[in-house]
Amino acid sequence: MPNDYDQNALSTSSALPTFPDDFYWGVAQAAYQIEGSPDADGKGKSIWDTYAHTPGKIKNGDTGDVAVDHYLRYKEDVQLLKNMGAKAYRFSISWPRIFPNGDGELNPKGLDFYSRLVDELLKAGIEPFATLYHWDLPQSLQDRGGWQSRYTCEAFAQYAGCVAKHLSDRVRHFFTINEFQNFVDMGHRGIDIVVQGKPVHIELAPGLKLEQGALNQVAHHAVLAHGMSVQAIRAMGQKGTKVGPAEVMFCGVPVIETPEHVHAAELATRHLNARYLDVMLTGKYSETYLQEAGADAPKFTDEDMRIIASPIDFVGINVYIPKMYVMASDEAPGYREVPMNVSHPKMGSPWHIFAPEVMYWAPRLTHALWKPKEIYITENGCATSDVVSDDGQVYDADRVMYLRSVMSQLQRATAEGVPVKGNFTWSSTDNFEWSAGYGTRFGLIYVDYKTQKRTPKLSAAWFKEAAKRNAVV
Ligand code: GBH
Repeated sequence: MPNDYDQNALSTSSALPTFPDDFYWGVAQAAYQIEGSPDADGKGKSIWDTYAHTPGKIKNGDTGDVAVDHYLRYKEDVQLLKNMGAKAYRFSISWPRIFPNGDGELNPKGLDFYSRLVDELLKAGIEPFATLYHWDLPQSLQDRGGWQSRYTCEAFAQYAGCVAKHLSDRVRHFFTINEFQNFVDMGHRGIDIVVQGKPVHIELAPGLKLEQGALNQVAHHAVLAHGMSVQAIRAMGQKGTKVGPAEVMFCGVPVIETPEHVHAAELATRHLNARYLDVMLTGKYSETYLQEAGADAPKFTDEDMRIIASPIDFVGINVYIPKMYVMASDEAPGYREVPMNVSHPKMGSPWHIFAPEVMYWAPRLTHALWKPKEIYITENGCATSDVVSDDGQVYDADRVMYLRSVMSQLQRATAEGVPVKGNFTWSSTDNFEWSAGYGTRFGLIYVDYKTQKRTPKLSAAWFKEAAKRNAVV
């Protein structure tokens, strides 16, 4: 029988472009979104406990009080990670479990939870990656000025050093702060965007409405806290402990891949990250940023700048959407934003336009602009309208489409030599999606919030196969 193609070649993984051998296929989570048990074992209140309990802030009045009960079910959850073939797990540590007031007395029981979690992960052959700040600031520090106060930076460094001292015998990688740009702007002002022609307003705790000058100072304190914590981790952690930020990189994607548009995308991307990645990696605020900010520029010293630029081992970037598509322009600043069509496709969240090519451009531009030694994609993923079918399965074929698309783009980056060491899909289980509450599901594993029953979705099976073959399947 004549055959157009070789069946065998198609069915073997050798036909697929692979990721580097030591590439980490990981999944990510964050404390407040999954743990529940808000008062267990001496935990203090965080700004998210307060905010979620403020009427009108969260869709359907949801709170993280129970979430997916991970604090009590962590062993089952680690087993699920193992079953889905995850090689790495990025979790966050709740600061008010360790220091209930943010500073002062250490709470050993809080620390013990993460120590047990890490042991469980290692037993399952999963590499732990810990994030120190995923937005749950101790309420006591908020009451003393929160991120508007420089003292919060010092308290953060103390806490980070303490965690490194106790966990770095087993945790080799720490992320300092998650999504500087989002927690600063969404938490201290709120942001407004337009997606498919509809306005979307996004806010996070503590829900402040600061003026630009105060907001820029909060941004400065965030990067300063990062730098101080890097130094504390180096001082208190075991030799060889690796540390870096986990920023939501604001990426300008070239609308067409030509040298001029790529150059325009570089200019745009540097500028869009002036307050965060650019200052952390260059040790200075760009002239453009300082000029634009004028009297609202942050107050800082030379010593601050040296601390902010403390050498790091890797850069983590969360990659969901491009900030904009850009094209070259003859006029200053050398690029311009390409307007978005109302028809541009999107995923489940109101803000989530579908633009998989950002998964190629974000690491490529990070590499081109700042040359960090290593890059991790610390988050990517999507919300879909998952339901349990009559046969008990969750068929999230659209999430599988999304993962295939973005991971193909990432594979291209690694094939071209961009030093991306791993990827963390957001997220392992469904969870508390901040102000969107529980109705927005990002998990590869479905959670029935009434029974806490976990059901791996089709995408978990996809993840397992892709991780096993180290390729997009
Ligand atoms: C990242 O947030 C976070 O690091 C992670 O915790 C989060 O779960 C994930 O990405 C997915 O959002 O849906 O418009 O009603 C990105 C910032 C925070 C923006 C939650 C959207 C919900 C408001 N996102 N926010 S909305």
